[in-house]
Amino acid sequence: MSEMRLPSALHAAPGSGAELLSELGLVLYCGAGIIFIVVVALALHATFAKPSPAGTRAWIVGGGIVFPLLTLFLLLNYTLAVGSAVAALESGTALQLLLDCFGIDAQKRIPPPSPGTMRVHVIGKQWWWEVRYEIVRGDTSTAVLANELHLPVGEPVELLLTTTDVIHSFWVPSLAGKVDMIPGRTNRLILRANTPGLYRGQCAEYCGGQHALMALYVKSQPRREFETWLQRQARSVTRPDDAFLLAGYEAFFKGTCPDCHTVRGTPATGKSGPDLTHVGSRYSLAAGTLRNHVGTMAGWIAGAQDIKPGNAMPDSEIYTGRELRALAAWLGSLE
Ligand code: HEC
Ligand SMILES: [Cu+2]
Repeated sequence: MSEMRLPSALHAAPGSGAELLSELGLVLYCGAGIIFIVVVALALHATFAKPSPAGTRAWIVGGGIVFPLLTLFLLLNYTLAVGSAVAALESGTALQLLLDCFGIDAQKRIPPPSPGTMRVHVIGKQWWWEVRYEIVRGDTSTAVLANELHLPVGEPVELLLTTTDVIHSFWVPSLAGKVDMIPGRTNRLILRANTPGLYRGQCAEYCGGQHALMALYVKSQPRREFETWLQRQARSVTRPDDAFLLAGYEAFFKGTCPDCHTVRGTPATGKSGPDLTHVGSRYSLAAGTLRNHVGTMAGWIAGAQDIKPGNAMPDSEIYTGRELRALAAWLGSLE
């Protein structure tokens, strides 16, 4: 996979909502710094300068009422404008917004994302992320994966965020602000990245013991690559021909794996764990806990509880070494 970007709100990706937020932060910090310096200067002046008959009233009305009212009004307008720009991912920068937000209603200028915008459902679970692409509007069952999102470069993608257990928070610091995932509610977030890259995200609301091991990856890639990827994710798999992989396939059904996992195209239709139809294509296993390769795959299957104690997948101790290797190889081949 391509180089990983620093997961930091201070390293916002160009064209992302995080960039607007970091510029907003910059403007507010600089503004606060300037006001602080002016206030300290006035305090020093009041302490050390000779008393003069300067208009006390003008200072009180001007500095105490007019100035704060005006500044707060402009800042409120500005933050609201940035807020709606983040919600719609209007192109432009937060600094531009600052220049033209003097009393203008920002809502009017910002078109909602077009009806053709790609939509992805992300469902927080203890402690992983279910990801469902809507290839056909309203259908969330064809491309299902976990702990990984792909975006076409430069295009906004609409995420619908919810949870089936406790509150989680979806946060990819260099792409967008945090959005909580709340039981019974669906929150919306638009993601966009103008450059290809790999971004790391993290659950940002404490959700139980393995909250820290609840990460995800977002990959932005050129449109064509993205489409190829998405079409692959939507495909189901067939029984392997190769004898070794077939042994792995059979090991999967010998264990309790199908109770919890779906592999589209096979009799495995379990729902409580991640969809494994294309697990071999993923960057990580168990929500960013392990990099994905045949060794970590086998290790995870045999010792999921050693690696991520308390997670909902039991250790599997029924396999011989050969079976375990075959099972890991078969899952790895599901790309
Ligand atoms: C009781 C339900 C359950 C059973 C049985 C189960 N799993 Fe899991 N599995 C899960 C859950 C839940 C996760 C997500 C754990 C996490 O990341 O916190 C998971 C994660 C995984 C992952 C990582 C997927 C990813 O994209 O990160 C693999 C691979 C996997 N299981 C394979 C297996 C295999 C092979 C078996 C059978 C030997 C099996 N599982 C049995 C529930 C189960
Ligand atoms: Cu969480």
